[in-house]
Amino acid sequence: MSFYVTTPIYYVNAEPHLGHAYTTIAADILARHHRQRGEDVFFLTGTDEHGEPVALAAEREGVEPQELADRNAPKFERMVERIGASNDFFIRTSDPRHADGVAAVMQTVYDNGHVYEGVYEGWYCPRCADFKTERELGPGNTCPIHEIPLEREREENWFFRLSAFEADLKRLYAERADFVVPGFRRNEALSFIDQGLEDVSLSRPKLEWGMPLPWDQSQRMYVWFDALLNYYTALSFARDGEDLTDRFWPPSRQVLGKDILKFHAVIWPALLIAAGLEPPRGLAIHGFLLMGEKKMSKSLGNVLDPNQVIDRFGPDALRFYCAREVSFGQDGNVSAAGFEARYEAELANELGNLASRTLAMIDRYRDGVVPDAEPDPALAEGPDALEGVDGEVRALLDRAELSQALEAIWTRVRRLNRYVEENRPWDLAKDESEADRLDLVLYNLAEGIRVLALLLIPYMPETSGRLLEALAEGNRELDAFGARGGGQSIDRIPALFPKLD
Ligand code: ME8
Repeated sequence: MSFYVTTPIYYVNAEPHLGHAYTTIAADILARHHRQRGEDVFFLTGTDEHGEPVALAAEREGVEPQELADRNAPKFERMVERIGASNDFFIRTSDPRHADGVAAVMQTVYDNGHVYEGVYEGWYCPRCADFKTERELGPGNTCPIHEIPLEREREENWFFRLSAFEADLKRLYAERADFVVPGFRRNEALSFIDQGLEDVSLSRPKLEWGMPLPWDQSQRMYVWFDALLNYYTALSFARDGEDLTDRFWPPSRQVLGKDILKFHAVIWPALLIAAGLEPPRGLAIHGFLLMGEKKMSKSLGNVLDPNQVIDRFGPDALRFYCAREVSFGQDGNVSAAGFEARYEAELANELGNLASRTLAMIDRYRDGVVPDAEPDPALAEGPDALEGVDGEVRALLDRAELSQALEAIWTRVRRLNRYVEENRPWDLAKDESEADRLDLVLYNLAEGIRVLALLLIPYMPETSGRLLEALAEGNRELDAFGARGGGQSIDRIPALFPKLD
């Protein structure tokens, strides 16, 4: 089975920031999870290098757009690498191979009769590279996202007959209840479609930084058509001498922020249908990270800068925080103080402590060998039962419920810490008649940590890897609680998450 996951391609008009890291981390969590399920995974990310947002930024800096793109794209590549993303390719839309692919698809759309020449009159935001309908305008004819006054434009250009795809889109949404998750975003997209679709401009006569239309060289393609098609073209050239399209098309899950919902949930599937291509299987829409909080933290100041966090705490702590702090799908505040609070309470005290005391007790009481015992029935009951946690996490991640899946794992981290307190192994160790009981408890702790570490690989690959090595576990696929017996020699390891002070 194949699993193809994508992020938006980010504009190179500015530097990468935590918001870009956030989406990329989310997509990486899905990619890694599906690899653990033994699926054939392809994970794509990259940069959007054409269009007005980039042309305007280049003009402001007094450089050519390509120069700006060449300067900034590597910063995105570095960001992707620093957060530990396991992407299989990084596409740049100024790649001529991408242009060839776009031209071919757009020519098909033209040949299929879904394009016509017309006059556009209305509002345009150059920062969004988006034509706004009256309904979408902010107060005083402003862009609701960038809060800048908009110009009314009138120009001759080519149109994509979006209105002709209303019925197809409605059918798509009706047939696939989970085409867009979470559900409230699906409703938003659907109500946009229900209000009636207007045709959209496909080209701009004044723009110079963009691809010419294959059938009319005097017009440049509107950047969104060029950009959306990256998801399709990349598969044809990501591997030298190999075309991966048949193997991976269509995308299984496309991860993106709510700001670009309309493009992905309405225009994108319509464009694909117009070109005779299969639309994506599902979109996962997340909210915005709000970075307004001013409270000072101990070591990070008051801005949550991903580079600073990674320098000091490594990528895993940042990945964990992103998935944990803001419920995936919703907007939420992030801050340096919030990061440190979770780091201390959850990573150092809950997970770190569980691991270090379990390994220490096995070392001290059983010469470093995990006793061979059975799953404890006490851990098989209740909402935080260790049994079945793998299935629960799978089901949640099938719906792209990243924070909920992490919460499901975390309730078990807490359950195991409670299990230690309930059983007081240090007291059992003093009483020879409790030897079997101590074996049982230590086995269950080691086995519980093993299963949780496997489930945590997508969120914290490096930390989980260290933990699994310490437990002498070579397998990296998901596994059920109780599937492995004892007998293995463990290693004690330095604190997974050193305390802050
Ligand atoms: O829109 N919180 O690029 P872009 C969460 N090139 N996510 C955020 C965020 C925040 N505060 N800020 C940005 C474009 N993002 C187009 C996309 S795709 C064919 C073309 C993330 O650089 C989020 O994923 O403006 C959002 O959708 C994306 O960055 C926008 O990136």
